[in-house]
Amino acid sequence: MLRKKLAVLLATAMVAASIVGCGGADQAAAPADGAPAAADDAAAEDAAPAEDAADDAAADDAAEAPAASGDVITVGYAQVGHESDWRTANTQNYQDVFSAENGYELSLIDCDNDNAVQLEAVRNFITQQLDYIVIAPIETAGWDTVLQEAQDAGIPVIIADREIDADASLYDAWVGTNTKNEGVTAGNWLAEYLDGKEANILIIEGSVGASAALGRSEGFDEVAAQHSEWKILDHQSGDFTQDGGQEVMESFIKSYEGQFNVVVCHNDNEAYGAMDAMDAAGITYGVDGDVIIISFDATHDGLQYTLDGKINCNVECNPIQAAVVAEVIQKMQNGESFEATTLVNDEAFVAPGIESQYATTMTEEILAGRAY
Ligand code: GZL
Ligand code: ZN
Repeated sequence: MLRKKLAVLLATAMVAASIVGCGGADQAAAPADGAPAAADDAAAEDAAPAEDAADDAAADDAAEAPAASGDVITVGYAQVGHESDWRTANTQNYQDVFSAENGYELSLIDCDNDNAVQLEAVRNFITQQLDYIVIAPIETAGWDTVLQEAQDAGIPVIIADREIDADASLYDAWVGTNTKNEGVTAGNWLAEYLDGKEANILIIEGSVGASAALGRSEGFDEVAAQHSEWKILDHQSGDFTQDGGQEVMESFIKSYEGQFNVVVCHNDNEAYGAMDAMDAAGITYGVDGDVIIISFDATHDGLQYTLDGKINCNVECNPIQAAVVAEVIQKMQNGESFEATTLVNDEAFVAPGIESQYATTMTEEILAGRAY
């Protein structure tokens, strides 16, 4: 199967001013390229106050090429959970890339969508003195303290998949997708598809506090605000799960049956649940139905439903991110400059028979060529 090409859009080169080395704000600013202090920073080390020496040494350890010494690179991945097909694909991708034969020892902790468990997992990575910590944050809030602890321990942190509300100096790099753009794409497609017709919209949101849900809502709402002929009847979190999507859709049907013609689901698993609920209520959906379904993730089954015309529009969010994270880690290992921010590119797909400037019309070939 064709490996889906990672169209990696480098959003920004290193911004030296905002990147401080692993030793924290009071350490001499990191080399312009933002790489962790490398062995040739001996001069800076002499100048740095004594208490930073330990941090510099830790950073130098990280910068020395353990690969050269043949050491295994230990990586902790605090994974959101196992809530969706997207998450399953993302976990598998990390296990494929951060494998023993590739020179890694991966400690992947499934945090079961529980914020407290995720913070504890990161603290355990720090205690175990792993070489690198990768976090897919369940929620955007609450990260400053534990990130400072990782920084004080001289362990580089990469935030992946989702975003956090924390100062960029508290972590070393970010790899993920632009979920606000995904929401805008969904809104733009709907406007093109409706072409001025009215929309009464129900939204099944992702997990509360998750940047993926916040971003998709922000982007979609921005477009909805431009259309006075649209009305968002209600929105509720389905927690990115199929059960959640079904429960929310069942309650929406009780309140709004016969009043809505669009359902936006923040991921494919919620869409499967919403379809089950609409089937049970005899409500038709898709290109030949009464209700338009917009979904996010474009996982394999989600694109199968799109190909079958059951989902009208499916906006991709690419879970195949591990190779990009590994590239950042290798650069850190070798003391090379690395990108502070790397966006993993997305596209959108629509059902056969729909032509769109915002999305690709699904075909069997596209489905056969997908990496996940
Ligand atoms: C998006 C990712 C979201 C997916 C869901 O980047 O964080 O989490 O859209 C998953 O399927 O649960
Ligand atoms: Zn309009």
